[in-house]
Amino acid sequence: MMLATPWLLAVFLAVVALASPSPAINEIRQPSNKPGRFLSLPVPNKCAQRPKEFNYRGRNYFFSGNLPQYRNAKLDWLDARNACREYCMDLVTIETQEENNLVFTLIQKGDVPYIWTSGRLCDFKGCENRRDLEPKNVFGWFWSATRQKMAPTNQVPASFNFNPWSQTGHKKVRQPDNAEFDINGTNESCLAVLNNVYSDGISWHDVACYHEKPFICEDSDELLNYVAATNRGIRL
Ligand SMILES: [Ca+2]
Ligand SMILES: [Ca+2]
Repeated sequence: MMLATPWLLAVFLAVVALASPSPAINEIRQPSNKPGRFLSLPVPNKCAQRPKEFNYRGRNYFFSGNLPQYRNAKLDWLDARNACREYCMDLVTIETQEENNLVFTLIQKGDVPYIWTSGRLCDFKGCENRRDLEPKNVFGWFWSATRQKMAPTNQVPASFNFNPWSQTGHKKVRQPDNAEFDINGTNESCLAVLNNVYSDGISWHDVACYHEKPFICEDSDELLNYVAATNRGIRL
């Protein structure tokens, strides 16, 4: 790269500083086409009083629609993550069929049209030149709350007996299909669970992250540990 003047160099370094990871708890910067959006830090008071709607394997969950302050709220994917993170939670990470059943039951009983999960396509800075993520639509998905890779999207995940990704969608092909890219050039980089939107029952879909949806939060071990370690005597 040619940098002509010290001024240009300063601009370049400022951009690099903005883009480079910051330490520990706030290291995970979400990609966004709106510059300057970051992940929120947990708020100890909110963590101590976080909503505990149900519990599975030691972690608490809540659905945004059951909270007065979010009853009719729909947020884009990053805002939804941040709403959870202030409570020491994050968007739900669906690791087992049992956990998937809890999510599906909540959606079914509440007649919820769709929810965000923490599922994310690794298609941002840091995901380049990763042969293990190719092709992206099969191997490029991970859970952002835990940073664990998902099972390849064309396979039945371990601990499932079916593939939770929908067999259909806007283009009448199995998900993920990145369908919105053909419409307006936006990638479908976030994982939502949709309730029969394509007459396909409750199932997983890749959706563009700017869409606004209600959400399910799940306890974040990382954020709870961080707040416990930095707030002596706090009860979480
Ligand atoms: Ca989970
Ligand atoms: Ca899709």
